[in-house]
Amino acid sequence: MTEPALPAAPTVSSLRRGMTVADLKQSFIDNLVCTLGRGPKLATPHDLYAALALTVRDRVLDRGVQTVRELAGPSARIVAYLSAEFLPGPHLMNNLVNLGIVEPMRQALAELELDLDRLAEEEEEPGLGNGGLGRLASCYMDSMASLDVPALGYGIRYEFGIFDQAIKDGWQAEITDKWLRNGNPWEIPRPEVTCEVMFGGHTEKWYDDHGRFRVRWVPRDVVKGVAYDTPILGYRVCTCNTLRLWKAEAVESFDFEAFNHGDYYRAVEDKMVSENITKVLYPNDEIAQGKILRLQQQFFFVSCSLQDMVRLHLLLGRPLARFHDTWAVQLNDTHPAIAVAELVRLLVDEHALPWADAWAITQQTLGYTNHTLLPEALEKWSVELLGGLLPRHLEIIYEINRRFLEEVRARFPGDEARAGRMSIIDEAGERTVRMAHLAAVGCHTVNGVAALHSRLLTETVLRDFFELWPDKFVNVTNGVTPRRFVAVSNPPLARLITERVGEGWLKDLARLRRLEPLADDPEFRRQWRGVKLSAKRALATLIAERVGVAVDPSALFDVQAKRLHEYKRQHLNVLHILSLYLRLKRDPAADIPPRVFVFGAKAAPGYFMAKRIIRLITATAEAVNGDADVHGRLKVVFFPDFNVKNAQHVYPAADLSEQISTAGKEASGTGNMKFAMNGALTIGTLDGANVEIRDEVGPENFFLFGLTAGEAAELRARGYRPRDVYERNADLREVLDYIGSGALARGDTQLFKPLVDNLLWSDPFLVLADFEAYVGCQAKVSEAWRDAEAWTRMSILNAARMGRFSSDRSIRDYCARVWNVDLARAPQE
Ligand code: F58
Repeated sequence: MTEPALPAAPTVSSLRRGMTVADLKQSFIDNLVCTLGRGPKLATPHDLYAALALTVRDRVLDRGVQTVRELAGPSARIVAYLSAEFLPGPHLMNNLVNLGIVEPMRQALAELELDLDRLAEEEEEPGLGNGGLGRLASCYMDSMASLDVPALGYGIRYEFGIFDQAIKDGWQAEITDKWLRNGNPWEIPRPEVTCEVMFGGHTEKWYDDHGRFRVRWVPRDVVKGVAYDTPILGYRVCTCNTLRLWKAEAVESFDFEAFNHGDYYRAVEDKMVSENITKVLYPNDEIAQGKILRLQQQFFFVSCSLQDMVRLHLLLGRPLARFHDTWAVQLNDTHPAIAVAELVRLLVDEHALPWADAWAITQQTLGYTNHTLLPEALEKWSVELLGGLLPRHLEIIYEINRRFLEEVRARFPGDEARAGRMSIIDEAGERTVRMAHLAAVGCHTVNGVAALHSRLLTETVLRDFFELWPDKFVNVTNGVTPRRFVAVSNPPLARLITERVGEGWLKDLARLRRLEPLADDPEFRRQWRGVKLSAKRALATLIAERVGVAVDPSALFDVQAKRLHEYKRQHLNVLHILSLYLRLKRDPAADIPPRVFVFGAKAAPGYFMAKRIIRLITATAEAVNGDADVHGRLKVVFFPDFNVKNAQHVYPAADLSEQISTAGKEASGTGNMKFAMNGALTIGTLDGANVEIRDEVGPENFFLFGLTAGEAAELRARGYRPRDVYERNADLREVLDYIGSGALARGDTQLFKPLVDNLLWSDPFLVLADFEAYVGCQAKVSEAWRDAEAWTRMSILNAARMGRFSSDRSIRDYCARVWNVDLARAPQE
């Protein structure tokens, strides 16, 4: 026997693997010259960044190939995380941290007279998501790799991600996100990994050779999905999973007829229509978009991903009847919920499995995570639209529903109202498919994302389902990765922590508890304050550069950074700022500790009220920042374009984290965790994961205010009259009258009228109801801030008690409660 030419487990050259300064330096030069074809003289900063990225990527891919090899080994269950959105953030620094070569790389570059941080700034982040849901998917990818859980992330390679935000004349302006403009060194295109996805047309019945009844889908269009893979390396492990994103292309063969008939333009037009599917991300946060293109996007990536899994499964030589043994598929909200029908279709129509088997496999494969209770965010597709685009899936959904309602009626005989409420098809008005019901029926497990949210889910939106299948419902509280949100975002803090608790806390965040006794050590508190101050100085510099406002780093940095939505109540924050401002105008000697209010928030482009709230913030900033009576004691900053890259500068610099949503509306929140990990104290309501954060850090270290979810519901049931609150509270009256007067709008009384009217006459998110409690709580914040030692103590204790909110804990919970994945291989410290 001769040696095979290509070994099964090849060893790559040390120039691509090596971690010494010399290896890194040589590898960087090789990549610059041989991969990019650039000499040092002509190299642009972007060329240098690209060479650096490729140098890091070499080390990452070496591990990626190893991980794929291991998948073929004795069967471990593989997690497939299906998400229409991912927000990975810049890859470079994260990979350097995970590889453990930040310093050697810094030195290698320094020897070439290059600066690591400056080159890292060149990286454009993939903004393939709107906010919390997309970022959560990326935190989970990071944690799965770090825990050695084999996983694939499946999603859409949008050509244009979430828009870049600029502020023009105080208004949000949206700029197209051309993130691929300079290429993307982190992705490997796989032109050979393709799937065909069908749309439209009709179905036909037929009988196969065994005389079995079958259905064939004859599509009107076929689109090709092409895989683009991004390696996702875990922290200090060899596991490197894959984020596989699908790009839509035209199938070559499809337009041949038009082409041959000389209809060149029609052929090209069809190509463009196909490619449209993955052109652009819908920039809506918490609102379901009933557009056909959106459904095309959802089905496109779901079909590609499931076909890919089937193909890999067969490649591994495993029988389709055991599909669920290999794959744990998690649906990130209902955006991929069409997977329920598509998996059944693939198994029954394409692979000739009996319905009962296909259904059992589907139910054992899929899990569903719900991220919202807001009615406007619950997806419903018109039956007509869905049936036109996916005729076979509509038939399958009807059949699933028929069998399901049989079960409901057997359990609750005579309760037709219940059957109507639970039906996957909503028959009231235009008939629609309720995607949350489809997911709840087709999945083995349904989970909410924080304890309160999971409870409310079983009491409201999915109550009937909970009564039918109580065991299906579990909670998995969200978490965030401390690698990106502490180690990458805040290196000085990470160093200070490591000095005191030793290495290992980034893998086992519970070890942060070891910081607790240090809260009583004045020297440690001094160091802690020093780290915070340096982050605030850095943010102040960015604010000066980008917003042109000078802020004092020694002031209290009060930050609200998240998508703009009425339920998140950025306007409540503004009302408080204006109440302080008007107090200073009345009494310029008032003793108010200096504060810098920082906002970061993108508004959905079509969300009228959200855009007005941005305008209100910028108008407030104009009034406050320039007013001599204020003496610089208050500053208001709208920091534009809040994305992962900017967030990394914002979280470390916050003293106070605003988590002030109407109780019962924020499913979990994850920014709340990122701020607290960086030593911010929280002012917040009993909503989402705030409840659990407060339990962990202790009520004495958390500024709580406002109605509870139960009280909010009672108030609404009693008949809430915001106007009465206005009449009763002089402070509130003054603020609202001030906004209404046009004082913030050069006398224009119309600009903020819709906002003020909405608050006075409707106020669906109980802003006025919570105003007094909020202002009172903020006064306590100001008092607490005066005692720097006590504040620092609380800050340390907050960070020290955040262990539970590592996404590693969330992933362990998913493995145990949802995926039935054994973590034996993972470090259990
Ligand atoms: C968010 N949802 C929740 N949706 O609002 C937040 O409380 C939670 O912490 C987070 O999920 C993670 O569980 C969210 O971000 C979206 O952005 C959707 C995008 C697609 C359209 C509908 C909203």
